[in-house]
Amino acid sequence: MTQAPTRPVITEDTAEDVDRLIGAVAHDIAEDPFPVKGLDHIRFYVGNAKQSAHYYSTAFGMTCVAYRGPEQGYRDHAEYVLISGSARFVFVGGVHGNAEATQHYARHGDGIADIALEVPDVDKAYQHAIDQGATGLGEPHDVTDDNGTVRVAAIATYGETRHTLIDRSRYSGPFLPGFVTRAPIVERPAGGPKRYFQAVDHVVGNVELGRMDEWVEFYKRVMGFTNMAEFVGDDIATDYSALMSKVVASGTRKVKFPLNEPAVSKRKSQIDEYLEFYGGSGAQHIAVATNDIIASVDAMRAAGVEFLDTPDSYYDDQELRARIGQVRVPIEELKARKILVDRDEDGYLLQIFTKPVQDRPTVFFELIERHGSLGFGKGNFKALFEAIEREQERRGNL
Ligand code: TYF
Ligand code: FE
Repeated sequence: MTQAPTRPVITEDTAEDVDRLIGAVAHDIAEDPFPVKGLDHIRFYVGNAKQSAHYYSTAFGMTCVAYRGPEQGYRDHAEYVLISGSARFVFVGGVHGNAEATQHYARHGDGIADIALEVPDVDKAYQHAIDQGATGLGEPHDVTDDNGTVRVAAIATYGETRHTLIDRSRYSGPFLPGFVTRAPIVERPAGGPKRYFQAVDHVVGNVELGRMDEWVEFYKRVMGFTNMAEFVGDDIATDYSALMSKVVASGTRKVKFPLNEPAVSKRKSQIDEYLEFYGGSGAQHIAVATNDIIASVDAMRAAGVEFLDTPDSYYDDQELRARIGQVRVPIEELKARKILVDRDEDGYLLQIFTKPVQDRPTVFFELIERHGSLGFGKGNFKALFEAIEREQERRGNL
């Protein structure tokens, strides 16, 4: 009998390891109408970028690598670039009341303004997007400094969210032109994991009632994305979830965008709560891929990150135990940490969700450890949505 591995199967950080962590598949992007290499970065507009940079360093184990602000002659914003493996987040705060980030923050609270994609040919991608009806927010242009040239353009997506398109193949600086190298904000705690996550697995959008299919069509038409199997349809929606969800993905599956809309139900949907407090459509959660969810959750909890609770009954359910079978750790280890587990025909995944990470009940994070499964935890939707609704009730929004 072979023993289930008790340590993570992936310990290196090669491109192949990261691809496996996020469930990427072999696919030649040269054939695509809108070729995408992957996610370039996620840009957050926040109330206080200096403090966000500190939180994501201490609580999410990220490393500050670059900065741009008034000291570099940028009068409007302070921007901190943090990385964790291939994941790159930029926290942008307004330096004065009229700054774009300040205004965005007033409307939405801390939120995701830009899900930037790395593309091999910005002009081709932009032209295809415009031809397919996308709204342009910036024509292709070069941005240059001593470290080389980056070509960028931007298109609009749901709400006030955008997709910047970036070709950085001719650039060697720490992030984008104008940014300077910045030292890490804190030292990693001794003995803890080197990092808590290696990559972004998916980014979820919440859109208004009845608009989900329009946005699914948008990603198919404009970016050549295709539907992934997992979706929440009317059947699940009416029974317990109060939401509908479909997933679109790039050919390599490196970029995966689930899209949710509220479902008509007796109670206020968790998606309605988001839309009300965010002030319209926007990015709901970012799932980050880890090769050791046990170590990551332990480190993040110790640093003060709050995760959703899962009742013990979830783990004591014999049906779940039978369906899940053998995973890399005893189920008691998952129970102790409230980590969820799901299995499908391709393999299994472990996942856990944080509570919202700002004052408004809007953006949250997911940690996901994939072992073959390309799903999103469909078997956990019931337990997960019940946990989210318990929080909604505590906030008086149910
Ligand atoms: O990304 C997903 O589909 C899963 C499940 O409001 C999920 O993480 C779906 C909707 C939602 C929260 C989580
Ligand atoms: Fe998710």
